[in-house]
Amino acid sequence: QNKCTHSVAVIGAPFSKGQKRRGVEHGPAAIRSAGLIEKLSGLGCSVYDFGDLTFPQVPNDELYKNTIKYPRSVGLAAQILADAVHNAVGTGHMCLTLGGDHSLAVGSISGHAQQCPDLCVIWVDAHADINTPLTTVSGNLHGQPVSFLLRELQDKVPLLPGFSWTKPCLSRSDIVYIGLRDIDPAEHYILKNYNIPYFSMRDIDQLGIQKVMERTLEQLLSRRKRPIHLSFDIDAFDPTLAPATGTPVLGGLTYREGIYITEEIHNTGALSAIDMVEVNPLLGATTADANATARLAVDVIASCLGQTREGAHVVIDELPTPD
Ligand code: 5AB
Ligand code: MN
Ligand code: MN
Ligand code: MN
Repeated sequence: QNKCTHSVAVIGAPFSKGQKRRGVEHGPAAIRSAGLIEKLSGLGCSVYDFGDLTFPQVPNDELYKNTIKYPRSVGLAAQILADAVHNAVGTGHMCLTLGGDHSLAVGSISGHAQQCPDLCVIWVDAHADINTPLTTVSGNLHGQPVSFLLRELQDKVPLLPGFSWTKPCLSRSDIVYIGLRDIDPAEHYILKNYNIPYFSMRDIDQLGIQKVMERTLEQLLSRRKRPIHLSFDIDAFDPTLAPATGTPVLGGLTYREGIYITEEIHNTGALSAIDMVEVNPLLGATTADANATARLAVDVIASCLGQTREGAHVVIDELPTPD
C-alpha cells in the first residue's frame, strides 16, 4: 500500500553556528515555502508542525583551543534539538528535522537514540563529517558531528564545553555513508582504520545505485529490522541540482540516484527520523537556484514518506464512466 500512513513531526532547527556562511538558518523557512507541509499532507501523512526551535545566544562563546568555533552554542542547540526529537519520536511520530547546518545531527541522532537505542544511520553527504576537534582544519563543527556519536572514537575526542550531555550512541557497524567525494586526510584515516562502511561517488559509478542500496540495507538491516535515521546533507547532490549550499562539491548524486536512495529507504518500512540539512537560500547565484534547492529537499523528503515515481500513492476506487 503506497498511501502514506505516517504521522510526521516537523521540527525547524534554524541553526548556523556549526559553519561560517550566513543564511543556512533560513533553511527551514525555505523548505516550508517550497511546499513541504502541503506535499506531505497530500501524500496522506498526518503532519504535526512544531514550528522552529529557538536557540539562545551563548555569551562569551570563545574558541576551544584556538580552533573550534562556537562549541557552547552548538552543544546547547544540539541538546535542545535532542529533547525535541526525543519527545516527537516518543509520541510515536516519524521525526523530520529541517536544518540548519549538519552539526545539529549530534542532537537529532542523540535524541532519537534515547528512544530507539538500536537505531542505525544512513548518512548521505559529499563529506564524512567525522573530523574530531583535534583533526579539524576548518574548526567548523558541521564537519565533526559523527566523531561525537561513534563509540569507538571516544578516546580520541576531547570533551568540548557545551557537549558534556552527549553520549556516543553508534558503533562503526551502525552507520553507512553514501555519496562521499570530499574527505579530509584524517577522516580518510578514520574511515579506513575503524572500518566504517561507506559508498563514495566512485563506488556509485562502479556498482550503480541499486547495488549500493542493496548493500547498505543488507549491512544495516540483515541481522534484524531496526529504526533508520536518515541524515541527508543536500550537498550530496551535484551542485547543478543543489547550488544553494555552503560547501558544494562537483560530481555529486543525480536526481534519480538521490530519489532511488530515499525510495529504497521508504520501502524498508523502518524509517524513523530524517535530517534535511545545509540548504542555504542565501547562496547559489540567483533566487531561482535557491528555490530549486529547496524544492529538491522537498522531493527527497516526500520520497522518504512514500511518494513514488510510479504514481498510485493516492488510492482511486474506480474510473468515471461515460453516460
Ligand atoms: B558538511 C570539511 N571536511 O571539516 C571540514 O557540509 C568540510 O556538513 C565539512 O558535510 C563539510 O570543514 C560539512 C572541509
Ligand atoms: Mn509509507
Ligand atoms: Mn556535506
Ligand atoms: Mn554534512
